[in-house]
Amino acid sequence: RLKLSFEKRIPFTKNLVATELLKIMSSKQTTLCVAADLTNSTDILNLAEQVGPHICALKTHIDIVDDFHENLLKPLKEIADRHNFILFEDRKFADIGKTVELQYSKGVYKISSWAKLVTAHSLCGKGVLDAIKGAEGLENRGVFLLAELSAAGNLIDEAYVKKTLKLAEEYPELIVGLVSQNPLTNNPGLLQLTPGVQIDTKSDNLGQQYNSPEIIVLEKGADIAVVGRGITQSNQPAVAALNYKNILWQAYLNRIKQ
Ligand code: UP6
Repeated sequence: RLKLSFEKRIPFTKNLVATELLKIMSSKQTTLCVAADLTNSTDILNLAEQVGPHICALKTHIDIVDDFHENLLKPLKEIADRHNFILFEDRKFADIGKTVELQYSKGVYKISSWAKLVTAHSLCGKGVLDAIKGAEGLENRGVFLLAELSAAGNLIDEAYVKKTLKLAEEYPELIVGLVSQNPLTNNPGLLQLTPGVQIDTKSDNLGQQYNSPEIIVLEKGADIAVVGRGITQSNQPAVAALNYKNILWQAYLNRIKQ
């Protein structure tokens, strides 16, 4: 997996969103996913517009938006279409299947109607994945399964990681990849999404732990890097995003030619 180009990995995936993502990454030459962790709709739209040319996906926590209204979704989708990136709701589903089914499609956010990608914890087992897979009329959807966390002192151990990998392999048509801090699989069909990425910052005051873009790509096996505050707290998010994009892409090129 680590030595293969993204283009060469396309035939190994059985998920349509993974294919789309790999194509976007190859054509835009970016492995950057920006975490749009802002609490105001206008700020999110402005950020999406500014970083849009440099990203493959925009990751949201839609439930932190103070002024959320479904009116946010139409312009957000329009920006995603225009700049060719994927909307990704980091919902981290973790409940019984029936509840996840409702959380995925109902309520204020109706996540399944706009987010092609979501995250889910493996903790609750197959029901979560069956619920997302079973959502009506939704072929073009994918899940990143959480195998590890960047949070200091988290309770995930080796056995949990192993069982998560097994679960991921059982749903090749649904699972786009794993959220992890380390290279856990050699399966070229699974993408590794790695959060906890920042240049020149090692941690925050609430247990977040950061690695540099080069380290996560060359040593930790990341295919896609999630960068939040490293970009959102910059005075010039577009400039910061382009910088992360370039460093990440160069590290990827170095990795595949090694
Ligand atoms: N995230 C992590 N670590 C994980 C999983 N997810 O940080 O193990 C998410 C957070 C946040 C983003 O929920 O949206 O990635 C990281 O943001 P930051 O770059 O501002 O720390």
